[in-house]
Amino acid sequence: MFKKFLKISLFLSPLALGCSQSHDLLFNSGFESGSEQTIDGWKPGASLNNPDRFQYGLDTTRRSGEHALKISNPQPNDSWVSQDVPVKGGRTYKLSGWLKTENVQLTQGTVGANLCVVGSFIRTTSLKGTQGWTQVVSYFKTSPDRTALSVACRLGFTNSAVSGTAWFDDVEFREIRLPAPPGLPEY
Ligand SMILES: [Ca+2]
Repeated sequence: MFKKFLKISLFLSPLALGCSQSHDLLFNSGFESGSEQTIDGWKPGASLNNPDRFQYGLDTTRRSGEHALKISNPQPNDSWVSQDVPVKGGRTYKLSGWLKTENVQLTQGTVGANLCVVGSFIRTTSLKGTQGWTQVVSYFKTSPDRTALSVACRLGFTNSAVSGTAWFDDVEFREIRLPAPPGLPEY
């Protein structure tokens, strides 16, 4: 157990990551480009997709630059703003970003605001309630035949119904060019 922890800790250390990760594979990952409801490079989606349930857009509450992405669920929902990204099979990837929440409440499930890979169970830790800007991160491995996937800023999850507001900024998606430690989730 300790050996495994040590291996993952070394793998994730800033020194090891510094020289061995790709550039950010996302376009407009700081949400600086677009108009209010048209966010360059990103597209919206929701389990219940109507304005009573799901609102999104660029907002001046931000961590960097001039804007961040804001997602609001006035009533419980699972909603997201996603971007398709080409990937290579059998590689290790890091998904990270900054989240802020206001009155995020769950009526079903356990997952609040998070970053995730759509259609999988790969996601970062989630934020609930009201919280200031917090960094979240997730590592995973692609399956051998994977050529693309969709990265999402999400308020809710499969089987998690969530109301409230979340902001997302400085999202990054990078390939990690180190052998994957054992135990990483695969998609
Ligand atoms: Ca920004």
